[in-house]
Amino acid sequence: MADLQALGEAVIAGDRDKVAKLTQEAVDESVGVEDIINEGLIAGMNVVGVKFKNNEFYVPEVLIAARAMHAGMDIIKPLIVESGIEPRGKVIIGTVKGDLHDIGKNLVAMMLEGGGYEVVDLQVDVSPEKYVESVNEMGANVVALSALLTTTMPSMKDTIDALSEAGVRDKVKVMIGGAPVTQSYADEIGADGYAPDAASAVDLAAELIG
Ligand code: B1M
Repeated sequence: MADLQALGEAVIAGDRDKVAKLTQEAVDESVGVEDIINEGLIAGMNVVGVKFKNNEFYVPEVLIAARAMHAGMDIIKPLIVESGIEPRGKVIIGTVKGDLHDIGKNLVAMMLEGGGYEVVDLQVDVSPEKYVESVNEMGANVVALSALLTTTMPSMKDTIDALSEAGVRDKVKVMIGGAPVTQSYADEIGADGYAPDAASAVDLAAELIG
């Protein structure tokens, strides 16, 4: 009998092999894909998010849990396509132009995926033009910008300006984050929201998408 609670616990424990095994068992027993995701994988990742927020978990534990969750998602992904489950929204994420730091951005991307969002990761050193092009090509509910350097923070404003100039600013919400970024900076440059950490970024995406 598939044990989705144990699956969630395996995600929290970061036990990749157990996550893969329990996910496969659930699939073999014809448990619904949505249940496997919501009651197993995402339920576990939600606990990880809370623990991260409360400083009970630190970056390595979150990365290990996210990797374990991916082991389950890899098994589920083909079935999601078949079953046509709608993601909660699409997020285009990247680290802004001139900035190569990606550890925090990757965490945010993984947590968003764990939260049920479709995530398009443009990686690092992403120019304002590339964000605009991606929004035009793929559409998105949220554009998520990460910056770790005070010298690259202005690229967040440049990106928002580029979205406005391209006439797509009102089609997407823009959220920003990264160690030097603050709520007041978000207000100053006209971003829709700021999140201090990866778990809060998932809450913010839900809030922005509504
Ligand atoms: Co760099 N670096 N670095 N670095 N580096 C910092 C950021 C720095 C603070 C170190 C220091 O001097 N004390 C400093 C910036 C100073 C400043 O501007 N104020 C700095 C510098 C100066 C540089 C270089 C210029 C160094 C040089 O070459 N002279 C250079 C720049 C390269 C470039 O980007 N063009 C550089 C290079 C590098 C490495 C390549 C060696 C490496 C990056 C490797 C990689 O990312 N793949 C690196 C690292 C590792 C760091 C530190 C040590 C760690 C950053 C990190 O990954 N933290 C960092 C010092 C520090 O922070 N202690 C430093 C862990 C990560 C989980 O946290 O990224 O903050 P963080 O993400 C958090 C939140 O901020 C938030 O959620 C995450 C999880 O909670 N968050 C978001 C992040 N993005 C978000 C987006 C959101 C929402 C939340 O919504 C969209």
